Amino acid sequence: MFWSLYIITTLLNLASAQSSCRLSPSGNVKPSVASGYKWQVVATGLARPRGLAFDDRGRLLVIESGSGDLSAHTLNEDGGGCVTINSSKTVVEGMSLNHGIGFDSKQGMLYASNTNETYGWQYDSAAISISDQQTVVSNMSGTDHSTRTLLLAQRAPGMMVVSFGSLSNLDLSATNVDSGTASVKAFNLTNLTSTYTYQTDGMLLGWGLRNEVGLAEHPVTGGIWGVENSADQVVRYNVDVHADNPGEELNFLGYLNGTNSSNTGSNFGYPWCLSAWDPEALPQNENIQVGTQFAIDSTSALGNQNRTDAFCADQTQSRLVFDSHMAPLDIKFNDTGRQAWITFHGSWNSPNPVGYKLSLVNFTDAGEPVDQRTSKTAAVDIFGNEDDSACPGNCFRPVAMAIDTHGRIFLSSDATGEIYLVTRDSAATGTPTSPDNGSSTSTSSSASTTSTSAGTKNASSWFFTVVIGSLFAMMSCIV
Ligand SMILES: *[C@@H]1O[C@H](CO)[C@@H](O)[C@H](O)[C@H]1NC(C)=O
Ligand SMILES: *[C@@H]1O[C@H](CO)[C@@H](O)[C@H](O)[C@H]1NC(C)=O
Ligand SMILES: *[C@@H]1O[C@H](CO)[C@@H](O)[C@H](O)[C@H]1NC(C)=O
Ligand SMILES: *[C@@H]1O[C@H](CO)[C@@H](O)[C@H](O)[C@H]1NC(C)=O
Ligand SMILES: *[C@@H]1O[C@H](CO)[C@@H](O)[C@H](O)[C@H]1NC(C)=O
Ligand SMILES: *[C@@H]1O[C@H](CO)[C@@H](O)[C@H](O)[C@H]1NC(C)=O
Ligand SMILES: *[C@@H]1O[C@H](CO)[C@@H](O)[C@H](O)[C@H]1NC(C)=O
Ligand SMILES: *[C@@H]1O[C@H](CO)[C@@H](O)[C@H](O)[C@H]1NC(C)=O
Ligand SMILES: *[C@@H]1O[C@H](CO)[C@@H](O)[C@H](O)[C@H]1NC(C)=O
Ligand SMILES: *[C@@H]1O[C@H](CO)[C@@H](O)[C@H](O)[C@H]1NC(C)=O
Ligand SMILES: *[C@@H]1O[C@H](CO)[C@@H](O)[C@H](O)[C@H]1NC(C)=O
Ligand SMILES: *[C@@H]1O[C@H](CO)[C@@H](O)[C@H](O)[C@H]1NC(C)=O
Ligand SMILES: [Ca+2]
Repeated sequence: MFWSLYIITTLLNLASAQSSCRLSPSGNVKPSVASGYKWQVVATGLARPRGLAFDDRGRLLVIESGSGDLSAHTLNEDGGGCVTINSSKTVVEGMSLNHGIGFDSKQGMLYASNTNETYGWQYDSAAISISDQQTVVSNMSGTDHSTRTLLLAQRAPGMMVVSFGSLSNLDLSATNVDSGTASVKAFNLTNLTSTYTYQTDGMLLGWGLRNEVGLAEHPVTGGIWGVENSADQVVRYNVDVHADNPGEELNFLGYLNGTNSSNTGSNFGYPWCLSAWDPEALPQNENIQVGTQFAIDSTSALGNQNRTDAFCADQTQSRLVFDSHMAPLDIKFNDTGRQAWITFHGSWNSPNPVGYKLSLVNFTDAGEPVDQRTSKTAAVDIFGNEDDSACPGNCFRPVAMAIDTHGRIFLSSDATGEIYLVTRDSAATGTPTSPDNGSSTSTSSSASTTSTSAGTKNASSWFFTVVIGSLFAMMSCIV
């Protein structure tokens, strides 16, 4: 009995795999990580940190949405791999910045956004200061979905992609492409002379995109991908289907370099059409699979109109779907383009807390997700909270990432004011180390590598998969 308790305690430590660095998570936050990875806290006490980027000297640039400022943090790394902030400086003040950020090292230009506009500055990385502010894109004010994510393309230099979300849960203005809402556009910054107006300028990548908060460019193909926060409180044929529908989406928006894609500039369904996550829970589901776009009931918000499933089948489909209400906020590819990291901020419109984690989606060499549209297991959880039932109160809530040249992921959590660092455990040899070793360890089991599936909705499932999965792996090593 004592022996098995001892093992369970040990395994909980393994599941948490925290490096023995100085900072601990805030409050009662208890992170959990998949085998083969480890984590540490790099910073605490920031004002709701959101967008992250590196400057050309490896400083971490952070949008602190709580203050509306942009701060630069010089990092220090000790011999044991513990990364800490040595010094911090506020770079942009008083601009109500809330999410979007990008740094162009070739031009020495820093970009960031608030709800209404995106801005650019010349950035002096020696002085850590800015000058020559210009407004790049304007006229995006709106309520509800306030982030205006910006992406600086590497494969099409000079292009900035900007996401302008819908103005409410179901927003009728999104049915008019000229409104600019619920769309993603690209703007050419080369020799910019005047401010772009979102509605009338730029290249339309897609519309009918409810709130495409995460944007990424595939490093090999140059394809632009977005992750979408889909609708809440959805009703179909008078049945409330919000518990497990619709799915959050991964959408392909085409290319910026002139290669044609039928997706580019097309309508992706919202607000008339949303993607199925759990077809069984939908009435009249004969032709609906996971990922199929289906029509929702009319509401006063939609001017008492609706569309049919046949209409929805003609709108551009998403490429993958994820568990409803997980709220994906960022997507970033690794250097090879064969892995996409996705942050899920976590649900509010779900009966059980879901999300609150960092997941991984495999891509092929051709730059496509490995899984089909109908997959419910495309996203594998890497870093989350030990007990989702404690969320959102005692959980970190991942927002944005910055990936360094070693493939290490810096991750912001607005709710807890923290920056985490998630790294591959290069020391993972498949051999469990001694239980009292404070450094991160990993078990050999492939079972624990898959930790939890994207479909997991229950904190106890997380516990069973990670901890008990590790227990079996551990037992088989010990016995
Ligand atoms: C930390 O910053 C101080 C100046 O603020 C500098 O003198 C020192 O060298 C830095 N330490 C490291 C390890 O980077
Ligand atoms: C948003 O930007 C436009 C164009 O620059 C400006 O006219 C408008 O006053 C701004 N709205 C808000 C709410 O700041
Ligand atoms: C951006 O504008 C510059 C200057 O007009 C032009 O040379 C370049 O081809 C444009 N880039 C794209 C991707 O359209
Ligand atoms: C941008 O402006 C610079 C300086 O005027 C000029 O040398 C360059 O040719 C311009 N580039 C394009 C693509 O127009
Ligand atoms: C700016 O946005 C408003 C809606 O907020 C819209 O009515 C107006 O037409 C837009 N301006 C331009 C120049 O498109
Ligand atoms: C765009 O980039 C892709 C990937 O590098 C390349 O295969 C394609 O030929 C390019 N298209 C154009 C029109 O240059
Ligand atoms: C893309 O399509 C447009 C319109 O059909 C055509 O003019 C253009 O040549 C095509 N570009 C490429 C690179 O195929
Ligand atoms: C769409 O509206 C029609 C006519 O009002 C109604 O019969 C149908 O049930 C609605 N369909 C959906 C999916 O809400
Ligand atoms: C992703 O690929 C790796 C091998 O490269 C594999 O171990 C892992 O199970 C794959 N994950 C998914 C979700 O297919
Ligand atoms: C990127 O993903 C591929 C495929 O899983 C992997 O082989 C490679 O090591 C990853 N790169 C980094 C820097 O982690
Ligand atoms: C823990 O294990 C690591 C890797 O095997 C080793 O370098 C370190 O010295 C060990 N620490 C303790 C306290 O045993
Ligand atoms: C979640 O786990 C609890 C036990 O901790 C159980 O009562 C509940 O039914 C489970 N919910 C689901 C959806 O599996
Ligand atoms: Ca869609």
